Amino acid sequence: MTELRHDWTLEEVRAIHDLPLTALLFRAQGTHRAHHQADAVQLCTLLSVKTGGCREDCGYCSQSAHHATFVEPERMMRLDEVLDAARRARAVGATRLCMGAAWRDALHGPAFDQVLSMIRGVRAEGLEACATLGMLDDEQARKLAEAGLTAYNHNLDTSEAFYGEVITTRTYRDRLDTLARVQKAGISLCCGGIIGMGESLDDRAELLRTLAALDPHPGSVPINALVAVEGTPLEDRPPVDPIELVRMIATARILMPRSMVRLSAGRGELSREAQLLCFMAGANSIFYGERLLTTGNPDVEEDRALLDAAGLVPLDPYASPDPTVQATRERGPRARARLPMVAE
Ligand code: SAM
Ligand code: DTB
Ligand code: SF4
Repeated sequence: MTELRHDWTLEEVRAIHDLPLTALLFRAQGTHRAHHQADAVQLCTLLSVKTGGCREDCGYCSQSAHHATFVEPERMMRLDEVLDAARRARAVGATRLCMGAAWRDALHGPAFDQVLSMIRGVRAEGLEACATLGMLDDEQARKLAEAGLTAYNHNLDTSEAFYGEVITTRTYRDRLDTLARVQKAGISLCCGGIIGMGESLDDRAELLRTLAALDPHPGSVPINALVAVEGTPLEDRPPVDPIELVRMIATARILMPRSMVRLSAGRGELSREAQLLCFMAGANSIFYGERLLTTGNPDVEEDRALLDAAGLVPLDPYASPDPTVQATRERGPRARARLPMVAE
């Protein structure tokens, strides 16, 4: 199953993570510039195509049936609704649509076929397609690849040691097995985690060490700050210190030089300056659009103004350094239209 090739010890990762902040930023920025277009930020839009009622008990999640939160289970979105959302995302400059389903493992039969149609449709609209559907078997991974899926998101979330404090209905090994299936199917892997759940700095370093032990490294690494949702077991966790988020991003950038590092959930709580520090630290991707899956995210106008103020530009589609992303461009449906990069 998943090849874990540890290039770093825990002590080495902690030594990077704990550097004086300016030294850490300097090193991360150097790594970033050696491997990426320094002024470009990837804009990915999230869409929850099947919300709520999930069988898993992930302690952070608003969509788990184990927790009483504001989320009510909804029916699966129709293809035309998804394609409308894709066109709206494209019109404001997003280049990737990430479709989420609150499933423990991807369903079989008509619901899965419906997701395959969504992937084909999103690709035909000229967007990269990402999906996050829970655990997969080999056959499902193969079908997703065939439909033209660019990337699959499946997070390790935290260290193996802390995992059981947050989730009891599946194991770390289950997660690693799906990651291996995604990579074997030739889909770019999007895999990261969450900080602010009560984990130690060693847990954070261990998560990054495990991500960096995946061979190849994930094409993208989302770093989420916990959104503490009322009704979840983690509702009372204090907000993440933005400097801790910067440290996490910088360390991810140094350990996985060619991966896209995504400044993910929790951005709504960050000042413009804190977000710019995250970009300095090597973040080069964001979730873009007013909604994450069930919670809020900064406005599109606010984000465009932030990028403009910083002289940053949207990354072109399929311009990530991950060769698997580029390979998926050749697979699956061709775009129907040229991709406009600015608001229409
Ligand atoms: N059910 C699928 C799964 O678990 O892989 C896909 C959806 S799940 C919501 C995707 C990821 O979103 C989780 O692995 C977690 O890292 C992140 N996430 C979910 N709720 C969050 C929250 N409240 N704060 C921060 N990140 C969160
Ligand atoms: C990821 O790492 N973060 C995204 C995406 N992958 C699927 C989800 C964030 C969810 C935040 C809480 C919510 O909106 O429900
Ligand atoms: Fe379900 Fe995913 Fe939420 Fe866990 S994170 S409860 S698997 S939707």
